[in-house]
Amino acid sequence: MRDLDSLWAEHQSLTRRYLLQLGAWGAIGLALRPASAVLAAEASDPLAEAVGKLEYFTRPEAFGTVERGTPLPYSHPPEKLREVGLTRETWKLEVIADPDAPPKLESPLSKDLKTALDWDGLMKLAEQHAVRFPKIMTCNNGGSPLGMGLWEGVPLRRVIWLTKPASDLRRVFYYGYHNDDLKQRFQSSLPVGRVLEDPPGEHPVILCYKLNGEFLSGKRGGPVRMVVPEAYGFKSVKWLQRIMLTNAPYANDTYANGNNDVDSWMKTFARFISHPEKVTAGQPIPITGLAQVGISGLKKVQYWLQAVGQPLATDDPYFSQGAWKDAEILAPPQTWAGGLPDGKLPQNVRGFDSATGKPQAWPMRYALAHWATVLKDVAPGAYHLRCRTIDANDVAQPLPRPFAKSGRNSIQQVDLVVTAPGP
Ligand SMILES: Nc1nc2c(c(=O)[nH]1)N[C@H]1C(S)=C(S)[C@@H](COP(=O)(O)O)O[C@H]1N2
Ligand SMILES: [Mo]
Repeated sequence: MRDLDSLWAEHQSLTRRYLLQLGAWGAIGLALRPASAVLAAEASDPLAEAVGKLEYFTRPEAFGTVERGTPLPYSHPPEKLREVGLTRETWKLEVIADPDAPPKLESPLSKDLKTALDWDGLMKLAEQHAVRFPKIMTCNNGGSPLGMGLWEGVPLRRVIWLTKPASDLRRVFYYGYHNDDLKQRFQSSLPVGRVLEDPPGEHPVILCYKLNGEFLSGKRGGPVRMVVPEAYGFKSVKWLQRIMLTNAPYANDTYANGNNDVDSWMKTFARFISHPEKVTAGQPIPITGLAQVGISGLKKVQYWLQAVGQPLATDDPYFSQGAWKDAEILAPPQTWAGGLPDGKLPQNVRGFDSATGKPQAWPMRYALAHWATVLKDVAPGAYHLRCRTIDANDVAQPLPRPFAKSGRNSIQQVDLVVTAPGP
């Protein structure tokens, strides 16, 4: 019992630290429970306990954030927030023709014409057309996802059709509130075809007003942000106030600066969540992690324990010759966390069976999957531990698209030291 207790204590402190670092991935229920109670409850299975702490959806306030603005738009005092349309009561969305390459629009939604869409108008559309879907938010330049959300909104095409476009429409440019300072403007764009028609099996691009069942906070981009299901974060513009329909054939994304690939679908890749740095030989070593499931799905997560000093294959930049072993991709969770009431999903979530509430496919694309494994009988020594995904096309991370500016997906490496048991 003593050995298991100390194993548990060590594992718990390590897991706790990693989960706190990665606040998005598990944060409630971290209060330390007495080891004996845990051991009784979990049948001395530290992996079960580590897995039990994983949270599927991320509470809105625990998301990582990528934002610009001096001051940050949502930090204005309440009066100013009302004045600049960053409250639900005063928010307005313009959908107008690009003066430089105008399409034919019969009825633009414009502030000048007093036809801009307001919150009540959006909520009216929502009564008929609201959709909800899971989507992981990731910056293409970030090493790890920012958070996993259940997003709700009105398909963008509903609002585009309100303008009665007739012809000469090729792209949609869209803009966030930027303190009326052009230098602070954040913008992105999509081909109009993507907005009007969803590729088979994909979710619509939405004007999003809820995350995990709650209205979007200012920090998360409220009152309304764009959410583009298959794209990296920069397409999901926050504090959305203006859409320009254009006949221009090119992307005008802020992220086109900075060398980013603005046409990138999300990639499939794995990251560690909890992994001990130091263990005593003979103890099982529980490892947990996450995978972002990109456009090509997820077939496997694998790990490779490489003794330090063991030579690497030559001419193998993506470690394809490593002694990779399969980890376990975890089944859909019992409770979905993320601040959803009782961890339960609302009705009518796309990709979920409405009768059973179960996902129709697992893992889901553009979403999160957790994985776990236990390393056993690891000899004393120093190791590099790596993880990677194999996508549903049987392509191993970081291929087929290994270049960082279309989404960072290099193979993660951590260190593990296994010490000989003391005398
Ligand atoms: N208006 C505005 N929208 C924005 C940004 C921004 O700086 N301003 N950053 C974008 C980038 S680069 C990313 S990765 C995502 C991050 O979303 P999050 O902060 O809600 O996690 O927001 C996007 N939307
Ligand atoms: Mo980003």
